[in-house]
Amino acid sequence: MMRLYWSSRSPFARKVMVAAHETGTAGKIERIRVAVGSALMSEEVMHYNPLNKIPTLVLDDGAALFDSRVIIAYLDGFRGSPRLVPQDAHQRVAAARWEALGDGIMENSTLTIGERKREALHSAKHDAAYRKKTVATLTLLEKEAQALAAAPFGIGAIAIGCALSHLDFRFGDENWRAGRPNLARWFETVATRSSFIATAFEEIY
Ligand SMILES: N[C@@H](CCC(=O)N[C@@H](CS)C(=O)NCC(=O)O)C(=O)O
Repeated sequence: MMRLYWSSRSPFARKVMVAAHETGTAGKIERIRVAVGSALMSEEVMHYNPLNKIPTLVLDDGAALFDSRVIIAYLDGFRGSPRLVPQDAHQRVAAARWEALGDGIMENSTLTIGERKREALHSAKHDAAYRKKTVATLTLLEKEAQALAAAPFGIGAIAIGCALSHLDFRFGDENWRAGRPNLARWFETVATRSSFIATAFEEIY
């Protein structure tokens, strides 16, 4: 059994669990719930991943894999085609670029949440910059929604799907769907996949 350091609130950990369901490996993974943050260390996570980040996957032989991109590439090897990481070079670059955009939204989200926890030290300037970068990325994705829909399902769709779902979970008041009908429509096709339904965010640490 592989062990995954994970939290039901982490969008990056969800990426891995979506990939696990898509590749049929979810049953081989025991999830270990853990609370970490940029200033909240876990000795157990640090033992396997000196960056203190989740998701971290520990294999049967004790070797540890991180980050989410590496873990997904590993899980992808458990099934034939179609691959979540496309084998065609052109499609692979397009998917990795979308993954970078999805991961970037998630990064802005986790940075904003962290910033808001700093209370008296909260920087309105940083908060606004993170939100602005997310808005700009969503505007780009609205333009690319048709291309996304036409591409095979894989790492790009997983990352963007997790990022948008995490916006619903944490930034619902920002209403990312407003003025973005194509992205909203594309998201429904992803959010209704069984791998997404099985991995919904939960408000437990
Ligand atoms: N690039 C990493 C990002 C993972 C990440 O930022 N995880 C957050 C939780 S959502 C974390 O573990 N933060 C703890 C820390 O920064 O020390 C990935 O793709 O897995």
